[in-house]
Amino acid sequence: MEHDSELPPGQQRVAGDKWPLVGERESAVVPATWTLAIHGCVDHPCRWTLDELQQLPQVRPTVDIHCVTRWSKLGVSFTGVLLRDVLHAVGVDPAARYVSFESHSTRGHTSSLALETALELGTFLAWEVDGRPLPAMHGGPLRNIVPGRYFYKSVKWLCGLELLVDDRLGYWEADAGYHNEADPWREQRYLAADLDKRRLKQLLATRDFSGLDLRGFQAADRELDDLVARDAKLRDANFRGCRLQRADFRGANLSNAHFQGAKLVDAKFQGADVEGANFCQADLRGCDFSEASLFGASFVVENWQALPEDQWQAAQLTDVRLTQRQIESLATSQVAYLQRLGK
Ligand SMILES: Nc1nc2c(c(=O)[nH]1)N[C@H]1C(S)=C(S)[C@@H](COP(=O)(O)O)O[C@H]1N2
Ligand SMILES: [Mo]
Repeated sequence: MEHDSELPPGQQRVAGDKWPLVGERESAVVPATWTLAIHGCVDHPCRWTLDELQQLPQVRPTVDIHCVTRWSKLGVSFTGVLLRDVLHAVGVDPAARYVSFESHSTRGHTSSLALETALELGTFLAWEVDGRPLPAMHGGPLRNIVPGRYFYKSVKWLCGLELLVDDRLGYWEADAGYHNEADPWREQRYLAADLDKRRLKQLLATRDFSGLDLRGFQAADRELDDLVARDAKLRDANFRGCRLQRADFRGANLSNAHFQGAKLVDAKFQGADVEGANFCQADLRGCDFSEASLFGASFVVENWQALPEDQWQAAQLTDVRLTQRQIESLATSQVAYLQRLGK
């Protein structure tokens, strides 16, 4: 597929050679010999060791990684074998329509794709990155890589391939409403939760969202000062232009939330997940981001350095609590802007 830009819409490059760690940080107890089970609709269910897998023709694709929380890491080279070659060796039952990637993880993490899509995209199983063994925290000894899909389709600690007639939603897709197609060029990030109008009205009246699943919540331009949204699930929520002074978002999941132009004076974000959230033109004076996770968040337009100052859409950041480590976790252009402010 041809694209004008290297970066899909709404993505930003990570700084330098950084590779953020997202989701689970380690596998379940590692078996002495790593094996990959291939089962479901296959002619011969089997279990392969890494050695056996490595006997197949090896490929060295260069892949652009795009995380749903808006960071991209371009041009990463992996070593592995094509899913196509693995399945060819095993023999797939023509009834198989989906493939589920299974992880050796304590929560039994999985993700799935239509088999045809997975093959067309050149999905492969990788054990090396940049010529070195894949680090355990990034899925070593084996993970699948799906080029051209958000990175949540690439499962760490891959221990099984299940061929399915009917799809089985993966962990993030079922639990967090991540889009099942996950095409970054079409921004297929999340599905919205459905709320009926009465419930919506009630929530806006009480201003208490604590602990609720309100992903994709549409609240643009509302007056929501003193909102309480502790531990709420607000991924991809739209708070553009809202009044949210003193709002309490402690522990909330606000990844990819839209706060452009919001008045957030003295809002609390302690321990919140604001990865990929957009704070352009927001008033953040006095906000507290202690212990919040900020990968991919933005406070100014990405290409501000190329624009006249009146087009930077910068947030107001006086008296904001952000640590040096949090600032360094942002994308390059964001770090440069905050450093310019003397943060
Ligand atoms: N087993 C497992 N695989 C997983 C996840 C996870 O939580 N567990 N998270 C997914 C998500 S959302 C992303 S963005 C990538 C992150 O991979 P990284 O930590 O190597 O950057 O792994 C994907 N695969
Ligand atoms: Mo992700």
